[in-house]
Amino acid sequence: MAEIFQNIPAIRYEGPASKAPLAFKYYHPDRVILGKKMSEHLPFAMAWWHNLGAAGKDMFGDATADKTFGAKAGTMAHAKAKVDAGFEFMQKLGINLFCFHDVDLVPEADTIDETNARLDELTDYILAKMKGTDIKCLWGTSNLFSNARFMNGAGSSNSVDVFCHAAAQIKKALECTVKLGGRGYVFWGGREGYETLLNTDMKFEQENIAALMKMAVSYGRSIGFTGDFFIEPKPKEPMKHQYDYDAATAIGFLRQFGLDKDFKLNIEANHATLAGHTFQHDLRVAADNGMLGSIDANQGDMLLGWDTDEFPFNVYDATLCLYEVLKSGGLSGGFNFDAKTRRPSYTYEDMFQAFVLGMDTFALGLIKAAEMVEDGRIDTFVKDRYASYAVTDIGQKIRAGEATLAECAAIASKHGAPELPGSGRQEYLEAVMNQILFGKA
Ligand code: XUL
Ligand code: CO
Repeated sequence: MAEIFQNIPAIRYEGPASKAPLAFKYYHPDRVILGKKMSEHLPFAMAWWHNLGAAGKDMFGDATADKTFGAKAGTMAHAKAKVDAGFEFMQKLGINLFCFHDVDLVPEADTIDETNARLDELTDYILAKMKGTDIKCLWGTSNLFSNARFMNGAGSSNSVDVFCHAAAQIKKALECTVKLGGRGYVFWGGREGYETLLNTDMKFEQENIAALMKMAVSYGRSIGFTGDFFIEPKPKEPMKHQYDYDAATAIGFLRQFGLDKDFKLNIEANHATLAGHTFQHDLRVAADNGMLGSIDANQGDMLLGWDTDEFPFNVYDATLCLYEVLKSGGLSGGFNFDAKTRRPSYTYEDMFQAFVLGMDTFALGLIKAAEMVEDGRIDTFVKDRYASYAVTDIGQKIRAGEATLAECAAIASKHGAPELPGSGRQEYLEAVMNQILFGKA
């Protein structure tokens, strides 16, 4: 097999003093942090669509990058060249997971039967490539948002034929995921939302989305899929309002329809910020509900109101992300770089540089989050902040769900006006975090 990324060597750990652009400064896969190897804490994945597909096209301009990898665009030869490029890319970076949509793998044909035949051929090709490597699929999904037929959504479409077509794509994408040993299956509700309530029966649409998900669970389990299903919340874009607005909304939906045993959440940084939350907020909501499953690792631009899918370089956010992940006991999924290089970064070298940045950012985040946990000042402060519940009888009864309003009222009369509840000491805690991040400056 001819080498595709000819001038790019395998990327190695050289340490923080290195100035080589294509070397890891912090990601050291075998380094043990809190009893586990970095590579186990950080199961990184490559997103097929961005890395092997996105070539810089935007609403105002054409592609800037060449991602044909020597083949004619839109052919099965191109689909296979993408596999070759993807495997060489992952192996040079030491990444052993990937995520895909059905139509990232093969060009969509005129009929679903022909598309499925192409998927069979291509997944055979991937399986053969996997042999002798440790590369596996993190999760699969189906693209139910690009084709014009999905203009009104998939499960939420007003057209029953579109619903059935979506079901057919999910069925096949599940089969491909199982075939490739995927750990998870994602539902990002691309166009599951609305533009105006004047033409929308929201209750009807949400019930249909749930019905489609139930069908997916039942079919997936019947073909031996034992992994997690994920909802990836996002508030808007492309639709004005999307039903899976944020983690809290998606959890409410899953519980309402009895899907919470089979589903967890795939939290994407840029989606959380579009919802007006921090990345950490949506991670915490998911973790507190036992539903933090996987992460789409990217970052947005606070000055822009859309999903920019940038490679993460913000170490504060990455640290707070890993802090949540460590405290929740780790992910059943992984860290998928749902991220693309900026349009003017169009070279092969930029593709690698982007992953070096993202992997080093999360490695730094892991190192610093572990230091925060070991340091203990923040955790101790939070615990002490609620101590009045632990040290009083009424506090313990409230926590046990055994107190009554009358009992609380009697305490209020007896104690008189409460003292102020103690300083939140936000500035102190932020200084602790800075000291942990930059203490050795
Ligand atoms: C879109 C997005 C998707 C999902 C998979 O914003 O994040 O790429 O991750 O469909
Ligand atoms: Co995503």
